Amino acid sequence: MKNKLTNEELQNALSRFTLEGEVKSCSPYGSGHINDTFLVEAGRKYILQRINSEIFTKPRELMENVDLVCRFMTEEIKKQGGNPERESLQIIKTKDGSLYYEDEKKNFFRMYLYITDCKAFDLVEKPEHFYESAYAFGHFQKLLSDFPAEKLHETIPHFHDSPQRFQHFLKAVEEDKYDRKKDCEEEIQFFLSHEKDLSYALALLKKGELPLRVSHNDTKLNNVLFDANTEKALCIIDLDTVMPGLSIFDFGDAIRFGANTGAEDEEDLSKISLSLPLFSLYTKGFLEACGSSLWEKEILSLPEGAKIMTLECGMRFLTDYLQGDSYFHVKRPRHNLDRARTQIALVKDMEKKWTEMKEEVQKYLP
Ligand code: ADP
Ligand code: GN1
Ligand code: MG
Repeated sequence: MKNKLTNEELQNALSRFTLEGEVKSCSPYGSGHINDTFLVEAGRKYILQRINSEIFTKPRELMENVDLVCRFMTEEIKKQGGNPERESLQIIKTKDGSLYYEDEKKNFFRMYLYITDCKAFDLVEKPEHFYESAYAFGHFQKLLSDFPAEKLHETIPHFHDSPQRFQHFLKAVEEDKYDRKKDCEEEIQFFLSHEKDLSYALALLKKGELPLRVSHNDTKLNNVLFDANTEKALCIIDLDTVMPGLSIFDFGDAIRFGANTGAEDEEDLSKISLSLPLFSLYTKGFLEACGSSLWEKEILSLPEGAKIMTLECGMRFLTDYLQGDSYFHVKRPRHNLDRARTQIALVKDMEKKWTEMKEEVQKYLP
């Protein structure tokens, strides 16, 4: 786990970027699990992030990707008469023109314009928000079909390679470095009994039955910003994992997070279930935006995308728990175990509602 940043380190980083006015404050912001995010108030507001360089081991390549995607999105938004400063992330460069600043301790910082009058949701408060986010991610998926994929670096190789993640999970169980296996025998058994499900999508990809596309790869609800006044989805953020991937995983990860009736780290498992109405609504929004460019098999495999993303994420949380919580930010001792448990409960509920989920997506076949 990375050290907490000192005030001096933050002040030094801030002084490297071209900001309007004097910095008045810089405070922790948002609920992301990966980077350290700060809201900076100066002549205008900014977002400063320390990139988690243990996870993103090539920050230069990462920022080149983000820069490419932001510039591409900016052009698209301009063509549609929108406002790029609100509808796309805008990178603020350092005083010497770089996309990020690296300090002596190898902390990597980047800066964005803060998108004002917007909000991010950790839970669906109104169904319309979820529909909005579905349309936004579907639209993003469609726009990326014209994106020069060959220019993208793979920021985290094998990011959604669920069978490989299963192998890493097995290793964590076997090593049991923190003597935590005893707390989660049942959860371990659950993932062991679901090994087969994990290979479904990549097997179809290998056979050419699903295409590799440029995708976002981290489509949870709080990676979309909403306009605080209109409550319309405004901007897709967290572009760190944009790289070749599967459309059904973009769909699936959004379902995993947003169609869950409970929070990702809810301790009361009776609150966890798959909301079929929210599943239907997301399917509608996503396919209205990008359905015309998807293959039939992709549409039919959307439920599998949701199940695999939930299994994979649950397994990643449990792996991290077994490995001493070194990947995802945690706020309490068993946080990752609680997260793994919600994902298991959600998969179980998906299994109960499987027929309905499959029937729902079939409605969208041409
Ligand atoms: P992580 O990878 O840790 O999830 P994110 O890039 O998603 O980091 O940022 C974390 C949170 O910070 C987001 O959920 C959002 O609330 C907020 N955020 C990030 N970038 C901006 C921005 N440009 N304007 C406003 N809020 C932002
Ligand atoms: C992380 O960065 P954030 O908080 O949006 C993770 C996702 C997980 C998610 C679970 C780079 O997303 O893959 O699905 O947590 N991002 C990375 O909440 O590992
Ligand atoms: Mg995020």
